[in-house]
Amino acid sequence: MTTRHAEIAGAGFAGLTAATALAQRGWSVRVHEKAPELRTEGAGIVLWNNSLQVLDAIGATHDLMSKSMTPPAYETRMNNVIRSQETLDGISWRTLTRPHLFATLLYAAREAGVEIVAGSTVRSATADGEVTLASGEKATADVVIGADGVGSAVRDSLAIPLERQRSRDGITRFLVPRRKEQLQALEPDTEWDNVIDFWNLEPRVLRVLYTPANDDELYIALMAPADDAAGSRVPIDLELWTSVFPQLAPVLEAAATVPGKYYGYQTTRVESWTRGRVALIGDAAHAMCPALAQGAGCAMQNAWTLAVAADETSDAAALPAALERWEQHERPFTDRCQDRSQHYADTREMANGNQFSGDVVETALYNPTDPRRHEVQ
Ligand code: FAD
Ligand code: 3HM
Repeated sequence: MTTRHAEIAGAGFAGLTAATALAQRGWSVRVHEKAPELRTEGAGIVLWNNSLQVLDAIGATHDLMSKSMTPPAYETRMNNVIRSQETLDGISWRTLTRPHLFATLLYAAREAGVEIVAGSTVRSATADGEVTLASGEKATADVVIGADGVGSAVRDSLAIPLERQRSRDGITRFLVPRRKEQLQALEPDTEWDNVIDFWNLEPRVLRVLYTPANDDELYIALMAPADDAAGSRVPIDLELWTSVFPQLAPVLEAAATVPGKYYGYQTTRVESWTRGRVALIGDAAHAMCPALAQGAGCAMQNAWTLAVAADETSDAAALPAALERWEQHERPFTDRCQDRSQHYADTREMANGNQFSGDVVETALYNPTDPRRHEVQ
């Protein structure tokens, strides 16, 4: 069989995962990244079984584990009173920095022989598998993957209809030094290796999500409504945040030295993930609110299942139908995750604690690499 070829827009978590999985199956793969340098924005990230299984399947687990952790519990506090300490028994999850996840995926992609072109923007794609680059170059592929994020040019060039729902809250994110001893000095009884979700709803909605990422680095996310000018300001209003969360002063001080960016929560739902030979994955297809920490998880899950579905279809003419079947099988999991994440963003119910059980952890427990996953029990 002749070597099959994929052109991918976007070297984010979605694009690099799909590229690696296809290249490992003998495909020639070229990834276009519009940024002049290969790197990731943002601070820390939480990954669950669904993406950890994918990372294992592409052989990236060793690197990932080398600098990530599983905190002893996910603790939720209201006005600094502990509401729950969920040990998440039976769920695999890891916390880490985004640069570490990105480096892990980049290494796996290069090992698999993926060609990655930085400073290359994809302008448009057609349903029959042609991409046009900003340089004017055109290329054809058996499969074109739009992994070009929430503002996807691939998606919009195909005029795939979408709906965007914005929420009232948003968040700023930072990587700062752990400063565990200083925190312990302020609050000796606290387990500072836990994820701690510090909520304050009254008199003002301000939340700090404290997530240790490894022995040295801490990921903190500061949530406030978009219409709270001081709460959503970047660089952060140190006086405001330390007045509400005095026990976090050592790490808030570090966050205040970083310019930062405020991300308003939003959900994007598209009419279809495929058009002929083109498939959308990641934020291009299903950007979601971060409440369940699953945007990248779903991106990697769908990148993997897409690569498997495309590879299993040896008849080139049958590829568009195979992509449609892939969407039919996989999309319901992501749709439900988007809905649940939107619900939490709208209701702020995570503040009640004990939120990681029942249906809510469906995506976290999902194993996209299990060939029997769709069999009825
Ligand atoms: P992106 O990361 O947006 O990557 C797209 C890439 O394509 C970029 O590199 C971009 O430069 C490039 N590109 C764009 N246009 C073009 C073009 N035309 N041509 C070529 N290249 C192009 N998810 C989790 O799983 N766990 C979490 O803990 C988590 N926390 C989050 C917290 C916050 C506050 C937010 C906002 C999101 C969070 N997410 C989390 C979601 C996660 O960050 C995203 O879902 C994920 O990064 C999407 O990856 P992607 O590869 O689809 O898109
Ligand atoms: C990991 C994580 N979890 C939840 C949120 C949120 O609700 O904004 C953000 C995160 O990075």
